[in-house]
Amino acid sequence: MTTHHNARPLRALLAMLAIIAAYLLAAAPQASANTCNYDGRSFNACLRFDWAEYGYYRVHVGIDALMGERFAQEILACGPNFSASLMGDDGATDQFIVPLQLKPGWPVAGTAALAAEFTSARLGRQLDEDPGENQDELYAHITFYDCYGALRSYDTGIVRRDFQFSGF
Ligand SMILES: [Ca+2]
Ligand SMILES: [Ca+2]
Repeated sequence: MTTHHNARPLRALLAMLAIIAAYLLAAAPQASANTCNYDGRSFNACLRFDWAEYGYYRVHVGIDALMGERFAQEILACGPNFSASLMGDDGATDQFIVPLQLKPGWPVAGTAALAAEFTSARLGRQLDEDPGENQDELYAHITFYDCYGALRSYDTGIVRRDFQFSGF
């Protein structure tokens, strides 16, 4: 039979694909996943840190406050004053780390949510909320006024990583 003759080239091909995959992963260390906090019905808030070289991280925050489009447009029209801050999670007394800037073009009234995105570029050592070589816990706190007298506030998921050393 000829099946044995095919085994070696196939194994070589798989080995080569594994090398290519490893190379692609190593070539794109900047990509990181969103850490989200979705309550299952009213909002989804996400935080991500992208490595941006020279000791800097680019912070990305997104909030989807779920609601109908008309309500979202009403809130937009009256000036919701979106704001976001990066916070350090320390249990009972969380600490303010840095403010975040609203990205141009946001907030937006979508068909199912009032959405906004924020960003900032920060040195790794500015994000080292538990100083030293240990795990830091960072999340973003987002607020806006719903124009009916209420200040709405949301927290993203918590990113757990040691930011003392820049990079991964
Ligand atoms: Ca902490
Ligand atoms: Ca630390």
